[in-house]
Amino acid sequence: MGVLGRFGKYLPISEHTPCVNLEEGSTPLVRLGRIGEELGVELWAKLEGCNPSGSFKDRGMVLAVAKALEDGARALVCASTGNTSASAAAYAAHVGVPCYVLLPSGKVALGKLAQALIYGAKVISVDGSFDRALEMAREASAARGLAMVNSVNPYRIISQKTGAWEICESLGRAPDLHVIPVGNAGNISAYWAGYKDFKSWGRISSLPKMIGIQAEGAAPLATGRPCPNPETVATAIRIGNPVSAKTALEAVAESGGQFETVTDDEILSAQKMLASRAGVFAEPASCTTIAGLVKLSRAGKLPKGASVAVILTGSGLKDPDAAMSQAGRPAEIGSSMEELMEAMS
Ligand code: AN7
Repeated sequence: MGVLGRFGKYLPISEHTPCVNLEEGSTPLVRLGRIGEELGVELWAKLEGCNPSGSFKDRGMVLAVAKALEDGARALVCASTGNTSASAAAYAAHVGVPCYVLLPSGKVALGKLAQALIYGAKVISVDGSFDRALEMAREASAARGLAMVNSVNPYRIISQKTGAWEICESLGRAPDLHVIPVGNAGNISAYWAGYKDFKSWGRISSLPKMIGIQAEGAAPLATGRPCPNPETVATAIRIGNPVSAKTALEAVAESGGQFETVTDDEILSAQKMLASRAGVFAEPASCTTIAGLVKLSRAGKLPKGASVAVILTGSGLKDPDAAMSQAGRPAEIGSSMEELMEAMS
């Protein structure tokens, strides 16, 4: 029934809010038995790539767009490393308003670029970083009176809390550890707020430790140092100056969690591990979670038997280039059975 239908009672909507619905949310929470066993934990993965535009962004976008329409917005604008733009473009198309998206030139995965274009957004490629594109989008929003749908829009974060609510409903409790990629830091802030909601409503008795994972080349929060030139294979989280830094730092501190960094090699091996040992294909940014768990496990820092939820924020299909860089190639044969038998041996 979509996020507004399922959770509307707990969201800031009224009879004046249009009920936008692309059937986002209610994503699968899958037990990863084989990988969990290797790591010595009870491992659950939230498949946010199953959302209509293929990433978690749809959870927050649906409310941001509904509220923008309620407030009379005639167009949307955002900057994006790819997924926000795909989601904004999808919802803009669904409700019939124009959408401007600013992308860092050459740094957006192919699937995401294809989405923004085919959904019909006005796509503008900026010769600069995501952080610069975000500043420009904010100025354009103010100058032109466009609805800004990046996570600086508070409705995005409020509605992204539904991911935490769903996990608590599925498990009947909160996990011990919540492991999540961190880029602009909105999602980790939203999940922490969502868990705290459920606790304050008496629906769960304990809160998880929040473990935020950043790519080594784009790790301003994990290192505590600004990152003017972020670089990583996980282009979704190639962000040097996170908008929600403060609330993300609070989430990790209040929950007794931690930040961790992982290298590009670790991210890509984790992607292959997740696909080949769990049958789950997630984009590189999402796989930082598995890479982070492997790293913590090797350091002996993963409590045995803990229940762990990882948020797989986007589909692997978004970034075919990253996957093909390490996936191997098909065996090429002619059309004879001899060659087939040879190839199968
Ligand atoms: C797959 O699309 O920032 O820490 O512009 O696409 O809430 O930013 C994407 C971020 C994790 C990080 N995983 O979440 C954008 C954008 C995926 C993402 C993140 C993103 P935040």
